[in-house]
Amino acid sequence: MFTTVLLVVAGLAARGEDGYEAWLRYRPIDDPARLEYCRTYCREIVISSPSREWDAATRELVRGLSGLLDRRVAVLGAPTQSGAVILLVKRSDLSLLSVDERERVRIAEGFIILSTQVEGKSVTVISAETQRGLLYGVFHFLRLVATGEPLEGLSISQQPAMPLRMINHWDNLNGVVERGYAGRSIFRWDQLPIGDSRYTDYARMLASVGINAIAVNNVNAAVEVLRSDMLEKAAVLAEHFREYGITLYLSVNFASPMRLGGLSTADPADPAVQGWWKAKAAEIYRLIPDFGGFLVKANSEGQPGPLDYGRTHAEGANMLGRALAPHGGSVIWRAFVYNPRMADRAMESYREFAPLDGRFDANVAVQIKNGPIDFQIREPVHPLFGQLARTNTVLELQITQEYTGRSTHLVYLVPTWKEVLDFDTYTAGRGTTVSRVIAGRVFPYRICGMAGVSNVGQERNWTGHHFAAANLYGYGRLAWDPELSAESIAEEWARLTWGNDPVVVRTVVDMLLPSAAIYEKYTSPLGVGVLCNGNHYDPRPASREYFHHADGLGVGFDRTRRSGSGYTQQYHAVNTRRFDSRATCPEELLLFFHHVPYTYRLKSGKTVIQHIYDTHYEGVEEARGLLEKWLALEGRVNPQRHREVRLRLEAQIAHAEKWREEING
Ligand code: GCV
Repeated sequence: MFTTVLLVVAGLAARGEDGYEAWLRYRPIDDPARLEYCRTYCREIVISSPSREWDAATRELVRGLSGLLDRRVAVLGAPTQSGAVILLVKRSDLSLLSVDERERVRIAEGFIILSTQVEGKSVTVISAETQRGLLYGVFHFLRLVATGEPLEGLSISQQPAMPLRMINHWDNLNGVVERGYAGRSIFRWDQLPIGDSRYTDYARMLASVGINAIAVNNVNAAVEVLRSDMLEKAAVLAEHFREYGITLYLSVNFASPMRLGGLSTADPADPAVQGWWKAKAAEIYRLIPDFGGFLVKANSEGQPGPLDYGRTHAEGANMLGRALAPHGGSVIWRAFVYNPRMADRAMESYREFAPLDGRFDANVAVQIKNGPIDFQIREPVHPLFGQLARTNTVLELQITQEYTGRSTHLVYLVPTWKEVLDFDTYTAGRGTTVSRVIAGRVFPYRICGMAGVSNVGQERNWTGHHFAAANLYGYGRLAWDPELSAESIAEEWARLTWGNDPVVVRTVVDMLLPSAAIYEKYTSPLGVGVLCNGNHYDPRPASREYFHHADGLGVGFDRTRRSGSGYTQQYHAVNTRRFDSRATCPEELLLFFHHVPYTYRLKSGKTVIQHIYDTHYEGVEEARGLLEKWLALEGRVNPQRHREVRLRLEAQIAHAEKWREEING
């Protein structure tokens, strides 16, 4: 009996460290001095105007502080002592603050955190005007407590850099996740409308990094999602996410009026089709009053769309937009289109969308993948960024590791995303970076921001590889503030996920930061592009001639103006010139833009062929280095998670060797 009890207790403890809590662990602070310090600044929680709208933020603050401080923190209506944490959420409460401070709270999703005096007591005020702002303020404060930051003299004022910070799920209604590597879909359409605490926990994770929108089903959309019974289920998901300030979107199939509605066409110019969508939108808003809108993949990879009827993308998107507009909804229309018969598929998206600039309605945004091919470990920035001055623009990133080693390889994608965000398009002069464009700071966009394809599934730790959670975390943090460095995000995540032991933090950061470059080395250096087979994981360069143009004498895709496909001309002239010349083309993209002899000398003095050969060896060695670093942490992090990461790193090395043998062999 005694043994059973012990086992149960041990089991619970182990379960607590299986990764389910991700970066919201809220484990007691183990340094006694720090614990005492934090307790002094968080003696009680005060919420002067309780309401359901603030419940989630209050609950999270109680949960977070009670866990971190290892004691229950009471919630009161007024401060009784110094050291209270006060949540201010109503305009009237703001009279406590100075005019200047009030001004700063006006930004809808922003928050302020101030060390100040209220009724003669030294307190910390977390203040916001909206439910979202308050949640973000609370999560930020908890992050300060958990990562060892000072809690005195606080004067923090933050607002998100971009309005849309979205997650896209490529989850099918039957539970299978397209390009998902963490188990089946977390959305249990077979169980819905019965809710699930996992939805709430997911919403907490997302809100904690500032995500405010989610599309819950695959862009290769099943028409059934718009069936009335499914909409009732979607309404339950919307409820779970709403509590955490996350707006629900659905991916829709353009042919729904035919396949679901029984019409004979889905032509956007047909009044019956327009009427069908209007009625469907009205039905959705009756169930989900704050519904975000539709995410659409059309005329891409076999999906139906307006081009089937001789209409443009703009005509198709606007027709849907007009059905949603009376309810305040929007359409996010993907620009991922290509024609496999084209000599250079990188050119298609720009070719179809650039001429449509200015033709999309105000409640339509075009969502563009970071590069012109398809989420490769290295490709240039998509040329449409900065060229759509009159079209709302959203950047699509892939958090799930479709081409970057699934959830077997440790690949921290944040540095690669930073490169995208920092890319200068020059379209409105120097400094027209992608991040400024999608933040709406260059052109007056109404809808703009980022969408990330989720890497979450039913696996207990959400993302399969424990380290893959750093990508989900980092994605949200970057959408909130693209100026954050990859290193600071890595460190935050490391502290929140693995604790504040300096050795652990340093090691985890040292593993994360070079990991994408390591993967690039043993897979596709120099921007050579797609070398994998159809599963997008294993090496199969022989089948990918279309992408790398390797022959007996040389390798690389000539996309230059003079001798190649002319793709370089889709960029602003400054970038065209830079990419067109072998001398100025960034070396890491050389083979994306140029076909060169194997004997071509790189800046290092090495030939291209020698470089490719060597990097495959280096990459494998560096992957081994990741494992060595991790092994040194044995005993410093909890055993279950340590073992699970070790097993993945071992599998990564074996797979890296496979890549090396295949490419170098
Ligand atoms: C959702 C790539 C992926 C597909 C994905 C598609 C897209 O082609 O391999 O799985 O489909 O991109 O982004 O629409």
